[in-house]
Amino acid sequence: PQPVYLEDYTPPAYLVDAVHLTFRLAPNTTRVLSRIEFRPNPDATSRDFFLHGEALTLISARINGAEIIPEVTPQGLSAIVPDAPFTFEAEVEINPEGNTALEGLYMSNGMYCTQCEAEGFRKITYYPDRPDVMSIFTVRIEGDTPVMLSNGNPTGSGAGWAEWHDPWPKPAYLFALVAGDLVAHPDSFSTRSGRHVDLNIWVRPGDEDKCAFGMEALKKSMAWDEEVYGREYDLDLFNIVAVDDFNMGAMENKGLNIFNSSCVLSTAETATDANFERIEAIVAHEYFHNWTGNRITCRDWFQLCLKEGLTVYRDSQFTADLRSAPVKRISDVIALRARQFREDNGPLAHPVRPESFIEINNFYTATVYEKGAELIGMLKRLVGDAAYKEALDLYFTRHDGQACTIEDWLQVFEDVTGRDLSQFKRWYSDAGTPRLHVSEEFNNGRYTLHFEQKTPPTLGQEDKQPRLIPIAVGLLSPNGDEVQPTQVLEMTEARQSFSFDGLATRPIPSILRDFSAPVILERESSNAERAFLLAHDTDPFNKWEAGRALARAGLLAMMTEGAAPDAAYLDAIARVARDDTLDPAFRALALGLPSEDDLAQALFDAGHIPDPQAIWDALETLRDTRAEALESIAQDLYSRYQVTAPYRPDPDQTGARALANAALAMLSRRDGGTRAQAQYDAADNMTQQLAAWSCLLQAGAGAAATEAFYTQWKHDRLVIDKWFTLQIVQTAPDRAAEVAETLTRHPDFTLRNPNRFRATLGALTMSPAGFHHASGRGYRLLADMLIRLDPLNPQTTARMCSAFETWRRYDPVRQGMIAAELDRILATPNLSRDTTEMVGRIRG
Ligand code: DPP
Ligand code: ZN
Repeated sequence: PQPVYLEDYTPPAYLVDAVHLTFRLAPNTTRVLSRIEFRPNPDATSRDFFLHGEALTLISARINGAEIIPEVTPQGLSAIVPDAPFTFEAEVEINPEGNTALEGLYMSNGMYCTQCEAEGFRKITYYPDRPDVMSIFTVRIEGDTPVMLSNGNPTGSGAGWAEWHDPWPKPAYLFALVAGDLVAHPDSFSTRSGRHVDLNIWVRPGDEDKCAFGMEALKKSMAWDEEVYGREYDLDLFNIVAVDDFNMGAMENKGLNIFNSSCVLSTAETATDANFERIEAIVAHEYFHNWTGNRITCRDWFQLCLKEGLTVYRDSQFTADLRSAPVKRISDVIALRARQFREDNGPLAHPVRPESFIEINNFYTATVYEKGAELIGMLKRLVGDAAYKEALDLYFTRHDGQACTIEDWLQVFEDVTGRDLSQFKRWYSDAGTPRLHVSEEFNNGRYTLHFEQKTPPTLGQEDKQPRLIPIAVGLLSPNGDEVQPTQVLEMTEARQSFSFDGLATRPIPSILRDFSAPVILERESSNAERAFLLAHDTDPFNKWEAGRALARAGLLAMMTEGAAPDAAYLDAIARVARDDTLDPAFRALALGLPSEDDLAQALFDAGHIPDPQAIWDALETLRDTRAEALESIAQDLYSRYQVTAPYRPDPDQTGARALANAALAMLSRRDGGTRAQAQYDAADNMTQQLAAWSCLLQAGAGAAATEAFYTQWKHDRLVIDKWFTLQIVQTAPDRAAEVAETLTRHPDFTLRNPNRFRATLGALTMSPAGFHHASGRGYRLLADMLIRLDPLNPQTTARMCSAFETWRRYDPVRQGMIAAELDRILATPNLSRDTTEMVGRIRG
């Protein structure tokens, strides 16, 4: 397969003024009739007429009513066309039932549904399937299902048919159709200018009681976008549909969002606090796309971060406003480091705006999404809140209805502020995470920070120029007072120093507050200083960061020097745990430990070859020691933070449960699981039930709960996903692959459902010591399953290949085993383009 390059972009040869689609639904033989009004694009450099089309059976085609015989290839259709506006018509046949890739029109539990982003529309009919071709869609659906939905507003329906019209021009990737036996959870919303909007969440019969929370989240999102960004909804109807078989989380189709059911359905009994928070964020994310993605879309797929980075940033602001801003920031940075830093540091590193791809589905990445969002946050910090707001207003007025680029985006900031952002733009073009080294000096009341930035080479990018890095810094005096409130230093050079005058004593610096830039901070520090910052820093992120650094330093000393668990850490964390002035959710986060993957990278960076088993052992030793040292604190927290009020997934209850369950995890290492069993038996919500079962498994006392859980929940797919996952992640490393393999033979395991595949194989890859176990069994199992899944669902297969992306940091024996598995995957006949690209890049 040939790569596509950003620099090869050319405007479309023909534009589309209107498109009419008629669907005659049948599971194996759906007919799609299209009538498309084309006109030559005055800005085009070519007059070649080409329409994308894949896996379509062409029945007939016409131009201006006259039958034509176009040239058809597996990629699409070409024809000779008039040098003036013309009507193209086609009839094609497709097979939704046979579509296991879940792209285009497919079936899920008897329901017809679509997924067109990025390039799925070409599996529905012949069309210029590129985001810079925007058009008005009118859709007629004929079939025998009770509910038939498409984008926009309904314009008519009768027995066996329904018609829809979307007045807003949109690219084909935002097209959607759903048809099936569905029931609605209805509601409504009045926009601030008085538009009445009907809202529905459509589900399969039986799931009606799982929609209330998602609906509340939708209404909050609509109000928030009006209040904070001045953006109103623009149709009379907004539909959400829950679908069980879905490759991603959700999709922002205009007026008809389609959700993976795991990202919208919830009840107290079936969803955890974390699930609720994620549902709220994803409902908001997809809703926010209506302006950042739909009204203003991307010129081409290289600009994906234009809509995704901005929309992730917007949904994180929303969560920060509704819940706790510090807790959201800390959680986002944990996720960024776990997924994006890892990606940026390995063979899959790519810029936030990539310059080439073979399969665009492989670029829906942590770098495009999460690092893309960090870039928006940096921009806002650099220009200030008022200028950010002005720039966004200008973006919406200037570009409404257009397909845009990162250049357009940066231009509005340049126009509003008069700043030259060309250096900032390197954040979009250069892959890799900058290392920011700091040293300091104190003389005669003047304190100086010396910074040096360096970004390691990545594939195709050897030398990197310095980036503009906003570094938020505050200074504390040794008695714990803040002597310099947060100030944002703008670093533009490779080496640069900043001074603070008039200080009575040498201060303790708090650097990169609120994680003001996605960089790796390198600074010599002592455990005493880390403990000081954990106790005194006024910046919640850096306060948490200090505790994390203290834990990491202790764990590294255990592994490289045979040290005992660090008393300074235990003492400092005990203080935090019992400090009732701190938010319980913050304390629960502070009680977290660095991940196995984080420690593997830290060891590798320090010149060691990480041993996954030794990392797991060190973490277990520290957890056991901590459980002993903090036993009475844990008892106190566990009893004081029980929630007695009826379950609500709000920030207060969520924080209390998180802290109590962190305490339970410690106590279960001491009491063999007695309290956990009691909590399991009494639990009336999934957060408490799952936390208790997890502690029981950890304590080796989970067998009864494992059976009971299955019996209780075997009718509920989403809960059974949790049943698959937890057994694997809570198994000792030497048995994890075996447990996962056994579960792949369970009657409820299926390759057809991406959630179940992720719940099983994804869970294995989330347990590094189990996945990387010296037997190689984890590698073999994953490769076997990827080879089986690829012919059915290339997108989910390719995504999960990233489990191997860190392989170069391990020892030669493990590297040899992984290389052999990667080669075995690559040698599979007819391997998909998606998986070929991913494994090829990882293998190098
Ligand atoms: N549906 C995916 C998202 O919202 C892709 N647009 O991020
Ligand atoms: Zn998105």
